Amino acid sequence: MKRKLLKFLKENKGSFISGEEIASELGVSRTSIWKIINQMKEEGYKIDSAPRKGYKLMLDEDIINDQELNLELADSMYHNKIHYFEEISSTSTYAKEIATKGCEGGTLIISELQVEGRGRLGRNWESPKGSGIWMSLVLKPDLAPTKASKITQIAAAAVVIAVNNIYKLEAKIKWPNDIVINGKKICGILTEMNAELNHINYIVVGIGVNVNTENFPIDLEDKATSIFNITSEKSNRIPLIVEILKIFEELYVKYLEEYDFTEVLEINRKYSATIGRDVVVTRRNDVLKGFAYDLNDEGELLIRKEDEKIETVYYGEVSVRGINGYI
Ligand code: BTX
Repeated sequence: MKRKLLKFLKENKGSFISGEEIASELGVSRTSIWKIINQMKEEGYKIDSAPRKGYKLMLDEDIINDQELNLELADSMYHNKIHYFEEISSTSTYAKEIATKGCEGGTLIISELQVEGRGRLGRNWESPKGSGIWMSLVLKPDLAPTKASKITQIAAAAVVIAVNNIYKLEAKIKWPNDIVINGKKICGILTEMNAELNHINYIVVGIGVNVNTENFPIDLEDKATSIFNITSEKSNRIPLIVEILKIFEELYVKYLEEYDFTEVLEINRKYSATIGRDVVVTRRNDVLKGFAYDLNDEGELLIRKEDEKIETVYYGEVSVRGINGYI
């Protein structure tokens, strides 16, 4: 009932609707509506109520309401497994802690602010309050540890499709773990794993998306951007979170249950910002220069070197840069 009421209020967001109208629309008494509205207010919804006018869902600032998120994800693997924080060190650090203690696969950790947001190799990830999506997912797939890198590609596919669907943008995937628009990063993905030789204990996939960020620190200005910087409009983060998570689940389940990775590969190829470019790959022990011409069926990057020899670049701690800059 709460879900239906929320949907109705949202359809009329910013205007009053009378208790009577809501009651007849939903087929329940006005007292029940009043009770649910009070409950929703306690949960953090900004609902204005006025005698004779009824109720109005405020055109509020964008907060991630975990109750709303949970309702939106009612039919998904994340339902009733959402941990919401106003502030946290890092959603991925917390996710690893609870994964070790035995939380279920599909558990989602999301925070308005991260004070120690992390990128790869201990790099910092700027996660200012209320302006982005800072979330981590705990997964417990029955997969060989060598397949874990596929999870990054599934997440990248989900983010790129969700952003492009919702905002009609042309986001691309900078292999293997960034989403970029106009050559600047709007999203980073960090996949971490805890495994035995043949068995994954858990994977934590951390996704950071700059949604409403207005300004970045000077050292990031030339390589980071946000959806707001591009569209000039602030947006509610919940629809994007939901879209990313739903697409992720669809692709993830398809891969786990049907071993079908084709759609993920297609998306990673079609939206690649790396394929078709001269790149420099910095690996642990060497630097490789060449032309990135495709991904193989495992999603690994294929590089043609100057001597025409082909090299396959695996995941792991590599950094791929364009010859002339970040992309
Ligand atoms: P990465 O190592 O590929 O990228 C990190 C680099 O990106 C930094 O060194 C910096 O140059 C740049 N950077 C830092 N903050 C931002 C930002 N907000 N936007 C664009 N560029 C930035 C990428 O690692 C993986 C990031 C994952 C972040 C998520 S957020 C939820 C989860 N929790 C957590 O601590 N990390 C993940």
